[in-house]
Amino acid sequence: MAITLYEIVCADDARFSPYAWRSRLALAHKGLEAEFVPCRFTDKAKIAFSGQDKTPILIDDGQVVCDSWSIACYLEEHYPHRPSLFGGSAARQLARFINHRTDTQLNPALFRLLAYDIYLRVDPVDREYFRRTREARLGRPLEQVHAERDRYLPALASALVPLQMALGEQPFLSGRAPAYADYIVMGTIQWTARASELPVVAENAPLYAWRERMLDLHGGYARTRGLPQSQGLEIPAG
Ligand SMILES: N[C@@H](CCC(=O)N[C@@H](CS)C(=O)NCC(=O)O)C(=O)O
Repeated sequence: MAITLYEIVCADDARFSPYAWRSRLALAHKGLEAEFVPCRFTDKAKIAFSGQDKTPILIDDGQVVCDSWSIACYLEEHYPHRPSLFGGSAARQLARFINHRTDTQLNPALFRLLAYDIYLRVDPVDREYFRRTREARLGRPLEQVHAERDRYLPALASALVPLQMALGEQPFLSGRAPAYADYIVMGTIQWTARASELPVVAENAPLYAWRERMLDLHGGYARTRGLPQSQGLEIPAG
C-alpha cells in the first residue's frame, strides 16, 4: 500500500512547510514513493483521524505517524535495508539536537521575517486563523512585525553562524554525505524559498554551496517538487 503524507500548502499549492520538507526529503533518501495530500491550516476535520491538529502526518500500511521527527524514526525503523537516515545511534541523537536547535532558534528567528509573507501566500480561507494564531505567538500585528524586520536580521545571522562554520569545513552537516540533520535544516531553507523572496543564503557563503548540493540530491527533488501550480515541472503534487 502506498505511503501517504499530509502537508500544509499555500493558496497556489506550493509546498512550504519546513516540517513536511523534512519528511519529504527523508522519503526521498529512503527511495520511497508517496502520495502527498494537501491541507489548509483550517482543514482540521481532514486530519482529525490522527488525533492531533498538525501536519506532517504519515500513513504507511495503516499506521498513522505524526510529527516529523517521529516520521523520520519510523522510516528508519521500518525500512532498515534502505539508506540510513541517521547513520547510527550516536548520529541519531546528534540529529535530534539539530532538530531541537532548528525548532527553537533558527525557525523562530526566521518566522518573524517570514510571517507576513506567509500570511499573504496562504489560502484566503486560512488568513483569519493564521493572523489570529501567529499574532498571539508574536505578540503584535503581522504588519508591525513586517515593518520591523530589519531589527530581526542580526538574530537570524547569528542563528546561521554555526551552520556556516560547519559547512565551511565539510560538504554536509552530517559529514561527507547528507543525512537527516541536513534534511532538518533544508526544510527551513525550502520554507523560506517557497513562502517568500527573503535572501537568507548569501551567494558566496558555504550555506549557498550546500543548498545547491541539497537541491541536486535525489534527482533534484527539492528543486523540482512541491512548486506552485504555475511553475510545476512534472508531478505538481509530488
Ligand atoms: N513538531 C512538529 C511541528 C509541526 C507543525 O508545527 N506543523 C505546522 C505546519 S508547518 C502545522 O501543522 N500547523 C497547524 C496550525 O498551526 O494550526 C513536527 O516536527 O512535525
